[in-house]
Amino acid sequence: MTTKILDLPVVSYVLPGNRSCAGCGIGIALRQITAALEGRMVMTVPASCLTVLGGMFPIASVNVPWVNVAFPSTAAAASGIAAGLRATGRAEEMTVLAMAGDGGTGDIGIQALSGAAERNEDFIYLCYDNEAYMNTGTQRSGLTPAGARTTTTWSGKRENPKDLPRIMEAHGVPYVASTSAAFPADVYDKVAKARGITGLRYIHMNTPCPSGWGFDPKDTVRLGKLAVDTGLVVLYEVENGVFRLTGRSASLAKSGRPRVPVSEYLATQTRFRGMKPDVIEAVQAWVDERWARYVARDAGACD
Ligand SMILES: Cc1ncc(C[n+]2csc(CCOP(=O)(O)OP(=O)(O)O)c2C)c(N)n1
Ligand code: SF4
Ligand SMILES: [Mg+2]
Repeated sequence: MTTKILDLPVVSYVLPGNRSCAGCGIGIALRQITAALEGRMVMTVPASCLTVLGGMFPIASVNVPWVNVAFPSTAAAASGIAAGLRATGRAEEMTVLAMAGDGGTGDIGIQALSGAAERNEDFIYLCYDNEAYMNTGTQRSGLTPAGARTTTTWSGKRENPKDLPRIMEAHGVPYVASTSAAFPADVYDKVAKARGITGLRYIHMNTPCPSGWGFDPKDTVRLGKLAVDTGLVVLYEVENGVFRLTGRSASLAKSGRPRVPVSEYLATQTRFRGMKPDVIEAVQAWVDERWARYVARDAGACD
């Protein structure tokens, strides 16, 4: 299914006015995520910018059932809610959506998530990856990219980020996808597809963050698209072990067009200011190597 942007439903479960920063990628995507599930859902959410966006009763900005849970337990709480719905015969009525940031997923919540994936629990887990612990003022996470300055990596992070979708794939779950908040239709299609699958479905969503990355809020979508054009962020899905590139990444691979150099993307954000040429080169080499593997997988040339 490929939905065109103009055909996206206009219904919104995210009400006007919330406490996220201007230009926050989470808000853009959450409209599509909730619309794809037609609001028939229960969310589990740990401490994060998403909790702030959701807000507090009675002035919550999101019009769907939502449970705030302790930081490491997003997937455990979702497992429990899914079991409760099954036990009461209501599992068909709604989808359980666990949604957390990169820190809450790749570092602090990975134990509960890995356990739930191994048991193939019946819920969607969506990690919105804004590439640091943003809600507490931008500390590095295991998914922060190399070179990025955070309050705990003053001279730039040294390590490349964990490949979380690959880690989830290794659990053998039925659906893993990588998307970006800059592509609302891609987000919508992947969540809609995941909705129709039983078992643990993992969606990883690159989510530009103007405040933590250091760019103008008007550029959220532009930068999210640029990241895909460099190959730093790749749109794909793995359905029952079968990999395919999707959307803009698929057309980029097919066209044979050169990707945008990573240096162009890095230059758009203050978090990468002062990055040394050899570090930029290393990141470019890392991206090139990964891109070659994605293209080969898409062609069925490797696992
Ligand atoms: C057990 C626990 N440790 C630390 C915190 C403090 N804390 C709240 S939000 C947050 C950052 C979460 O980062 P991430 O999951 O990436 O989401 P983001 O804030 O970037 O949206 C931290 C460290 C907490 N609430 N609970
Ligand atoms: S810090 Fe970033 S992710 Fe958090 S609300 Fe602001 S723009 Fe969104
Ligand atoms: Mg984060």
